[in-house]
Amino acid sequence: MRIFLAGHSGMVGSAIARQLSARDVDEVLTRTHDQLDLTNQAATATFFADESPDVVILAAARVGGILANNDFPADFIYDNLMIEANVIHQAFANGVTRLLNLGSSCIYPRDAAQPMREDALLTGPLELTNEPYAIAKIAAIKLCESYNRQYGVDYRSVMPTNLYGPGDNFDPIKSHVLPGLMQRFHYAAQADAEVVEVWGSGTPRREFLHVDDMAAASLHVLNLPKANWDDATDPRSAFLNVGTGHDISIAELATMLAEVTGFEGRIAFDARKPDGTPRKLLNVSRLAELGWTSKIGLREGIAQTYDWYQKNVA
Ligand code: GFB
Repeated sequence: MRIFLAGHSGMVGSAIARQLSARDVDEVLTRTHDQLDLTNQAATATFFADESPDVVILAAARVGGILANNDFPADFIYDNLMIEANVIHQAFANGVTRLLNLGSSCIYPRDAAQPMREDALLTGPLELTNEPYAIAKIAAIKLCESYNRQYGVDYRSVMPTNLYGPGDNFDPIKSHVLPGLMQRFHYAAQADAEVVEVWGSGTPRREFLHVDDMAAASLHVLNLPKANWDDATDPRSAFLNVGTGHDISIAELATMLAEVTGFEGRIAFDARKPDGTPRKLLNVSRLAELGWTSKIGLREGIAQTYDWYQKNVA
């Protein structure tokens, strides 16, 4: 079997690559961004025609934290729409019958009932700081569902909660909260600084999933028996939430990161920065019914990620 792993060098893609290499997969096809620009329709078509993969895992995306989403909305919607339209359509056009599309929990309405079930999709307005990215990720689910309905292929989607782990982006401005604060606390601890600034009020609640758990869940879902995708009355049928089922406040996360990095100063909150969605916790009961639950606890995962960060980034 030939699996095309799109986005193999990103945080999630590289975690999936590690797990595929430990399994008995015949061949994993990868291309760097320089070798293949997935926003380019002609280049993507040529790649699929030349390589004829059997299965596709779509882990390529433009991703970033709350400020990057807010500051570069055109990049987030354009790049993601192009990547997913090109990959999903060319997969279909070249005979790929099984595909796994990776999305994000920001697809759900800002004020969705918590924990969020799959059938909350498209029931209300989105969070404005990441609406363009969310619209692109909803479009990818609908591309998969539409090709399933019209052509009888088996294209599934998984919607992970906020991910973290080795290979994350630790950029102080563009990253997500966990790696961003890990780096800030690390340098503050090294410098014996008095204060670390945390964006927003500290009250928003988020759910964090280690990327190795995400990779395991992705392969679990890819290998599930074929579902009844024809049941258009159940919008949950073609995608599944992936999370831990537990959330914490940003203030609690900051305290945990201070402890792990050894920072002993004060934590201050910068109310000029956006909070984003007040709470984002996934209902993961459907995936649990299908045999998968997360394994890596948050404190353990943070400690392991900090170890990786110190060896590879700091
Ligand atoms: O991780 P984050 O950027 O993503 O921010 P979202 C989560 C919360 O942490 C927000 C606060 O309330 C931030 O204000 N925060 C505190 C920080 N300090 C920091 C910091 O130093 N850096 C960052 N980044 N946040 C993203 C979406 O939303 O979630 C994406 O914009 C994607 O589209 C991703 O869906 C998973 O959870 O708010």
